[in-house]
Amino acid sequence: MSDKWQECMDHCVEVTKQAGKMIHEALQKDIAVMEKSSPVDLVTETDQKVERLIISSIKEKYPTHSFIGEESVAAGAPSVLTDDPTWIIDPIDGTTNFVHRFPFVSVSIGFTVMKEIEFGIVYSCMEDKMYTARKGKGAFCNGLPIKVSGQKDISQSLVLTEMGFKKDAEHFKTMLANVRRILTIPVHGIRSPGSAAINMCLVASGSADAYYHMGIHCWDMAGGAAVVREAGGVVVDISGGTFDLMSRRLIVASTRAIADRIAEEITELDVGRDDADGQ
Ligand code: LIP
Repeated sequence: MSDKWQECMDHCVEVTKQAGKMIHEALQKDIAVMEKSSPVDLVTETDQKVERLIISSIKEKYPTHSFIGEESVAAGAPSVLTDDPTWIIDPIDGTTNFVHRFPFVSVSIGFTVMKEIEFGIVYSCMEDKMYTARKGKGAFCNGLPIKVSGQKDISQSLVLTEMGFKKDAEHFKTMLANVRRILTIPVHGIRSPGSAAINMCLVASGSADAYYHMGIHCWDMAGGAAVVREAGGVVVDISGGTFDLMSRRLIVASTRAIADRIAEEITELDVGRDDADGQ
């Protein structure tokens, strides 16, 4: 059984390299930008082309597997996690960065079986960093082992989060109030690199100590969650409870102590679920 998933992971690395090549080529040309759910929710032809490339390549090899892909869901495909072997794909995580050529753009793929993440791959295209993690086998960046900082003291921490425009005034206020509460603990600083998957890999490699976010999606979280866990970090719900891949919220941290401290400060927002339509 385990060899079978290793074979899937090897294929995933290969297809992620091809996706990375496609993104590099697209970065050399003009990028036409389209809007999805709002003027700040962007998509490009490259997001769609890369997702088609990844899904067709995997489907050819594993025709019975299931898929949840950001652009397929945007086009109306269901977003429900089942017990089936499932590939959860973000073809470009950090589309706004891609459009602006801000250097944190990634391909993120997580693979689940019985709803558990078996492996995750995150390729940070412009940094040329391939993060890989298989359950129980450790986390790597370009083949070298990585681990979290081990920091336990929130006041010595660098914290990541993302701040997007929110149409709902209450959401906007709460999001900014949360940032203020974390900053005034105080922490060493807050950063917003703009790609959830890369944020998680930054925690996994010890460059940041925590990342929290409400309102992201399973395709933003699946690949990076595997990398953080295998690097020795914790992945929990924004409340500090058990992480739920479809919940659209998480805290990742170098230690449980830091995750708990962030959970303590955060006022929760109702951000819905990725599988809300399928329930
Ligand atoms: C993006 C995230 C980013 C977050 C955005 C969005 P996309 O993913 O990775 O960090 O702030 O809300 O979800 O849309 O570029 O794949």
